Amino acid sequence: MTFHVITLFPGIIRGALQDSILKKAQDKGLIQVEVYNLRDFAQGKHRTTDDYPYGGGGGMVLKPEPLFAAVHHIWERTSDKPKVIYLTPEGTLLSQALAKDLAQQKSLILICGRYEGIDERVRLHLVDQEISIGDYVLTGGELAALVLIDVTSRLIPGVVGNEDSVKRESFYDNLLDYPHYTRPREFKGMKVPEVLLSGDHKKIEQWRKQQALQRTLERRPDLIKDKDKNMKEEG
Ligand code: 9D3
Repeated sequence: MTFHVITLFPGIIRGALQDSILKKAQDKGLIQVEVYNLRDFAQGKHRTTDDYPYGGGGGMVLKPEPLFAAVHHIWERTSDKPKVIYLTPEGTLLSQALAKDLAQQKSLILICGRYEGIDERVRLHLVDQEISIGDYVLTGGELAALVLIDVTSRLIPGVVGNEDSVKRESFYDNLLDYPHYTRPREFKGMKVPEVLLSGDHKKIEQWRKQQALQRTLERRPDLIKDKDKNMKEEG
């Protein structure tokens, strides 16, 4: 899968993809991330990408022309006419279900905003989907694009080495994780629960499911209330 990222800060995107799982996924050819500097698509001596908002009110707005030029540049060089996603606080909240939809695409174009936002005409004519990563205010869309790339990539077979942990997520669908223990058996007087040392895999499975349910009820009862909805979303 290919992610085409349009941004004024290519270094933020590139830097975050140089280590760990997403680096390996790129080396293996499972995902590709192409970064485009919006400034390279701007016109004039100063290559201006932003301008004052009509009607006043302060702040700056990303001009439409460079964004149109960047998206068309990508479309001209791809066979599948990738969908355009704009990362914005006004978008649909990103969820695991939405990530599963996105992972079906061959490629995506991600527009990262800065300042107050982008010219509305880009949204009306170019953008297929607007996505937010949560109800808090970031300095720009770059970290949101990275989150989207991360959650989508790990759903692509082979990206996450431990396939078991991806499978476990659907078995324990929409529950929080159970507690994990490793050696030593006793640490600062705290013992590993006996059941995990028992070798009784059926009992261990029961204990884990019970712990996961209890944690979810205590910390995220909304996940259980929304279970029907979540199951429908996930198909
Ligand atoms: C009152 C106007 N602000 C909206 C809350 C303007 C504004 C502030 C910060 C507009 C954009 C941003 C930068 N944020 C993003 O580009 C962004 C974002 C976010 O801030 N939170 C959650 N998801 C996202 S996706 C892109």
